[in-house]
Amino acid sequence: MVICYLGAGSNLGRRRKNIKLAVKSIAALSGTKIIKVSRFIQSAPCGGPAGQPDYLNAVLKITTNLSPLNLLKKLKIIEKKLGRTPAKRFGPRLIDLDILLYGERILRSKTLAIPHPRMFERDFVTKPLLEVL
Ligand code: PH2
Ligand code: MG
Ligand code: MG
Repeated sequence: MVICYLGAGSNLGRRRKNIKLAVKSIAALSGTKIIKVSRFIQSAPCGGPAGQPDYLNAVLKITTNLSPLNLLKKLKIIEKKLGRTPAKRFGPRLIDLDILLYGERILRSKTLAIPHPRMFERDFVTKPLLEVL
């Protein structure tokens, strides 16, 4: 069992509902529990194409028995199930689920980098993260 922190973001559709449904789906993953969910905060899009809507973001503290890569796979499936379609990097999205921290693991591969490479530059990550540490 590993303590893990996930970032959730949405800037399309019913943003609050999208994040809540994602939390429910994560809670239903095998060997995975939600420990805490931060408040939902709104922020301007950071990077990406101009003119996209504001984001709602939250951070989740979970415990899991899934390996980092299996957890990533499951998160991608949840994103798809909630209606996310492949689009531009940093473009608008219904739901984005990122692994921020996975225990004390450091991973740098093409498919997955932990800690999340940009997490410490982003107030919409660090602020809610401090609430759930
Ligand atoms: N996610 C991004 C790019 N920019 N900006 C905000 N405010 N919130 C996000 O979640 C976000 C972003 C890429 O994942
Ligand atoms: Mg992201
Ligand atoms: Mg992502």
